[in-house]
Amino acid sequence: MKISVLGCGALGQLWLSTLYQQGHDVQGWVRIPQPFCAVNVISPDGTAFNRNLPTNDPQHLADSELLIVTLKAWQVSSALGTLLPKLNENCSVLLLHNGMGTVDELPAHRQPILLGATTHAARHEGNAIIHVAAGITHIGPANQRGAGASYLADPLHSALPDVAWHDNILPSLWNKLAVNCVINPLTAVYNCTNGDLIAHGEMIESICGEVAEVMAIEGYQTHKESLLSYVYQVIDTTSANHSSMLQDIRTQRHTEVDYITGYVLRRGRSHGLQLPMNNKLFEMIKRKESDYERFGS
Ligand code: KPL
Repeated sequence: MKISVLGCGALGQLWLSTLYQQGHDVQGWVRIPQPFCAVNVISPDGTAFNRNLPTNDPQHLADSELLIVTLKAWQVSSALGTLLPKLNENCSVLLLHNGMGTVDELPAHRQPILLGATTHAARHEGNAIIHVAAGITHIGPANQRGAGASYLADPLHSALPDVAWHDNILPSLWNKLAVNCVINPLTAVYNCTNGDLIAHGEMIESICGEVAEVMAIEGYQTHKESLLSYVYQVIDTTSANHSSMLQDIRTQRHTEVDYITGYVLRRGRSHGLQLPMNNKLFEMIKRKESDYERFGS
């Protein structure tokens, strides 16, 4: 299958390497065009994949059956705004990022759109991407045409297992959102690993309580306790991780807080809900961001 991968960071390289090894005709797509993208991935069993893969071939893009978007949430709408008109109208577009709300920002399009949330953990180490822990990628449709793209789950699962298809992907996305609402801002505020968060049980409870309130009013069947147990499970399995938001703050990059905590606050506000703990964390992260975005790095 012809597949393009937008964004060649850790997750992008993971998909490029595994899809290539399955025999798919893959290319990367990067903001600043270059002749190839160096894909260098060490898998959890220590096997190395190191190869230059093609990038930014407009014909390959036009013929792609699938575009996997591995950009940060805040980059998605502007990057896709220029690419969607260049895609075949049957090319499925799979958005894999933290947070929610990017679909609402997309320009008019005809393509099937899929959303996904992944628990694969990968990080940069020098020039290599270390695939720290295998996980599961939940995918499902974001528009009507996306509902017809369930056949993609099989090839994706063969490349980078596990992949689970959901006719309704929203509950999985909200569960991952709750995890990110807890782990990402708290690790950025306390400058600590995911595992260190067990010292902040009260705050974790308040965040989950508020997210559960929004989910319940939006019609999802959930309880604070089930969110808490999922969050603690992720804290445990990713205990040595430095969350993506902590890494963004440390390297003075724009964070995904507008699509994580910010999304929950916007949904909550539309129902008249006050979410004081999430609001406080949102303000704290925005203050950190604006300090370096205002003064430059
Ligand atoms: O998604 C993550 C992130 O860091 O963005 C978690 C699950 C919190 C793992 O670190």
